[in-house]
Amino acid sequence: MRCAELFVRCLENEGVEYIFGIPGEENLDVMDALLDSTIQFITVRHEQGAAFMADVYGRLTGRPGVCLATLGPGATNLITGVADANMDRAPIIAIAGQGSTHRLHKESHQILDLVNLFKPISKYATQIREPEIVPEVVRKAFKVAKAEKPGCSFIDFPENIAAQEVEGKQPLKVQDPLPPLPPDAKLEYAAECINRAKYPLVMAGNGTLRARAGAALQEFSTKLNIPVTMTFMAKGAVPRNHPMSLGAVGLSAHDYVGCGFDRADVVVCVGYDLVEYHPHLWHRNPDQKIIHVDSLPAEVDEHYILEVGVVGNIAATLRYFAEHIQPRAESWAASLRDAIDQEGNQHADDKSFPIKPQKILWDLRQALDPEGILISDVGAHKMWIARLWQAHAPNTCIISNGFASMGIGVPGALAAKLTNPDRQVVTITGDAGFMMNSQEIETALRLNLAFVILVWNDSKYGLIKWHQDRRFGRDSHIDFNNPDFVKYAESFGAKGFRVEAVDQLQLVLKEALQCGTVAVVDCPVDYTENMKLTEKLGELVCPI
Ligand SMILES: Cc1ncc(C[n+]2csc(CCOP(=O)(O)OP(=O)(O)O)c2C)c(N)n1
Ligand SMILES: [Mg+2]
Repeated sequence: MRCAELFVRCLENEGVEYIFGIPGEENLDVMDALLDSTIQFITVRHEQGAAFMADVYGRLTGRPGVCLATLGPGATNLITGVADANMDRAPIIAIAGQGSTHRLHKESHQILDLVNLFKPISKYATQIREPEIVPEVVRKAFKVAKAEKPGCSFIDFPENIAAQEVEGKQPLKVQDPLPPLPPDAKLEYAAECINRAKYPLVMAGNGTLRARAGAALQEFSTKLNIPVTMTFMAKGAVPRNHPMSLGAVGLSAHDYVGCGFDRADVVVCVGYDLVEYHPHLWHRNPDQKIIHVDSLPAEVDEHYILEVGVVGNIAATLRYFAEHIQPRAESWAASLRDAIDQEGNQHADDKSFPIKPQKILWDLRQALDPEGILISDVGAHKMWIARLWQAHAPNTCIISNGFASMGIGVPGALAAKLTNPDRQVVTITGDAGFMMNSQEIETALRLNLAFVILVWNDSKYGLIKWHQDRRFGRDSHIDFNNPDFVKYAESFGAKGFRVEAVDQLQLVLKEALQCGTVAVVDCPVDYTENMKLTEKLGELVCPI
């Protein structure tokens, strides 16, 4: 068989359902072999879109998303999405075509050293130099990408190797390790610390969702009455309406949950990565003990010195704690929770226009099913989603907070709908981030996928304005003009809606969610709320 066919057989063996990408001259054999495969190739309109689709597929399913490009410019276009996935711990496989091995040693058309280019944004980056090594390369790529902390494996596939014949090779058996149980001594000591604590607080990170340990965390906090806050990337680990949920960590040290961190004498960090919310923002008292519960030892940071690290199976650890720790009569943070709830609800009936961020999120929450999935793009809107969006189940709110790249929203929503055809999917995106990957609307329509793109329209790079206003009190180069988003949507054959009054919003959202195709909702947003929030948090008096 041709080496490219063997490669495709190996991908099938790993359970690959989709490859997102753009064909090129240097992957002709792979593209041809895909015609005889069970794998569905999804032809996209920009390689960055393909990488973001693989990224969100990986985050939602826990299985590597696969993206493919040609050599040179095709591969460089993958880079932002690949870096985003790698830093957000999403398992992905990025595959690039490459020129023939006969011309890699010299200046040659579109040749770049892709393995070295992808190394800093991958866990594993390699080139297929012999047809015989294909089964090992593919197996290793998947094993490494999936293993904690998940990330990218990059495969560079030279065209002459892909075209060669290979005999007697077949895919290798899929074997992935399970996390071991933590040592007894660590479990016992950690349980003792939590038992002795007066104000224990759990901070769950994205590792909790990756380990599918949300249910164990809920059992733990319900039984022991210990409050839980979540990083932006762990939203939904405990449902927002759960009595122990304090919602997501704040935007800064001054946010409401910051009051909880200040009071806590023991913080139990579960599946938490420093990249999600830096410890200097919450660990300000050196006497506060940190218990690290994760599948791998903690990153080194001067603000993250542990009392004990409990490394291994996260769900099993939480179940052990639930059994060996004395339940408390009630949560010590009940008044803080009330204050957070009150803040979240206070804009339910707001009548102003353009619409306040809080009100847009409120109305979307009313319109969207509890199981519906929200994909956030990156900008001021993300900050509002991160603070206020009420996620009721794990993996129903995807926020890029490691690499935090704009442009993930539309391709991310496409991947979310592809993997969850029975659930509603919405992306909230800024007007700038939307225009970075809006071309994938065409891909979505071609696939008959239906989701809502809710564009927060301020004709600005709003988050940057927010930062500039805070630092300097004036703006620098953050303005732009938008196309007519309704006509733009219609030109693709999608639906376009414009919100022209505050009381239209919920109705428009419901109609958009039911229209059965891609819907773009152009919603003017009142970002004067941004600086008001900064001022309010600066003056916050802790409710506990
Ligand atoms: C690819 C990329 N470029 C630049 C940035 C820096 N950045 C973060 S938010 C932002 C502005 C986003 O504007 P918009 O999409 O309109 O959202 P808004 O802040 O207005 O809600 C910029 C430029 C980034 N995170 N990613
Ligand atoms: Mg904007």
